Amino acid sequence: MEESTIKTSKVTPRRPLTLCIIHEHPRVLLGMKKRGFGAGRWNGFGGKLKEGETIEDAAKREVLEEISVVARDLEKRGIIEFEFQGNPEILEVHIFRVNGFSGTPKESEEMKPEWFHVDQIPYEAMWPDDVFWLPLFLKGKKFKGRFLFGDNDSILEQELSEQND
Ligand code: 8OG
Repeated sequence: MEESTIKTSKVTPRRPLTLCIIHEHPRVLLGMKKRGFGAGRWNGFGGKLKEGETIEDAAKREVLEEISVVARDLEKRGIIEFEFQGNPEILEVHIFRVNGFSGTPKESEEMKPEWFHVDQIPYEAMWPDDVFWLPLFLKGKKFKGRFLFGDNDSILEQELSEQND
């Protein structure tokens, strides 16, 4: 009988996520994440996509759910891929600037919003990669990057570049 070779192809699972930042210069709205992934850290607003949703629709929905604000116009500013050592999944985070919103930011079960001056961003209580890319964001730049984490606190590898388009 002829021997056959079974070829297995490894497809890296890739999960798109959204992250919206409200920047009304010179202040930025961040939220203290109260539960789940990244709890205890200040961050923008966002999360996973629901079945059939576009990335922008998901981004607006998350802002509404997390702080009761309607995001009017989203400006795409960056994509960062996050990997965690030992986990094959790539988290592909799409980062937007919210240009115009309506409503007053309100605390939810997931997030406690607070305004920060751009010179007083609480980087020590944020994801450790944010100190690298958030300054680019605040300067109006577009960027892309990749961070490999060991655990939630340590970056093992990083790439970050500005995009000119
Ligand atoms: O649905 P959930 O809240 O778990 O989504 C995770 C959120 O966290 C989503 O908005 C994407 C965002 N996020 C990461 N990694 C990082 C990171 O390293 N820095 C920042 N600022 N946000 C991150 O998933």
